[in-house]
Amino acid sequence: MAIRFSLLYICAIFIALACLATDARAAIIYSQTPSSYGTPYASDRSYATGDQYGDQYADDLTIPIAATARSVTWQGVIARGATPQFPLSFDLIFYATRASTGLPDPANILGSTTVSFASRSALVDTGVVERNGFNVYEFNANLTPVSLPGATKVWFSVLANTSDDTDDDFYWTSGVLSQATAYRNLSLPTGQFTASNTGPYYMVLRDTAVPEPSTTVAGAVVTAGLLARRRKPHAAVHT
Ligand SMILES: [Ca+2]
Ligand SMILES: [Ca+2]
Repeated sequence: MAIRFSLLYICAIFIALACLATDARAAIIYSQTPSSYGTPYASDRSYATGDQYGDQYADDLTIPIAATARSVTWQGVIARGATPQFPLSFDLIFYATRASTGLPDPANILGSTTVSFASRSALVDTGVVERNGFNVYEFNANLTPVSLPGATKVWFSVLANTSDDTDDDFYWTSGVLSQATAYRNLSLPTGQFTASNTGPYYMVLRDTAVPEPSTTVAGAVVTAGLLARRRKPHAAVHT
């Protein structure tokens, strides 16, 4: 009995390690992780009251060979009232480049995923307080897989869908290098982006889905627990 249960828990540990190993193998296809925090910029449909001043930023990326993006990590702050309101939802959008401008083409979206964070515990508080005094949060989300071309400039945008109040405007964390980005005011009728120099924005793209380690490990242990319960009567027959 004792040996059998020990084996089950060893199995659980192996399953948990396998899940973590899968995470470790997650291939990064693009990484832009500024370690110094410059001014973050609002990329939020409801950047101000009245829902008419939504701002959106996008940052360019070029990967050497074609790949499929399946998960993303980004960082940002919740400013003004500095109180995230939940659910906290984002649109994660990839744009092709508009030939005439070299900027994101709103008419050519390569992929778009809407994700929602249910509570503060779904966010990672990095422990960093950036220059304006706001906590830097890290967000991890799986994407509806999007095929990215190789050796071709595309654009990625994190666009928050916060509530129309003063508590929770989202600002995408940026570095200090003033690298090329694109901006648009969502209230303008042209819908086109203009060139900006507010990057590099924090983003990591991977070609694998990101398991939530805590959930995955707990799931493995629960599975082993169920197996143990199922086997217990059976084992009792032989004792
Ligand atoms: Ca808001
Ligand atoms: Ca850039």
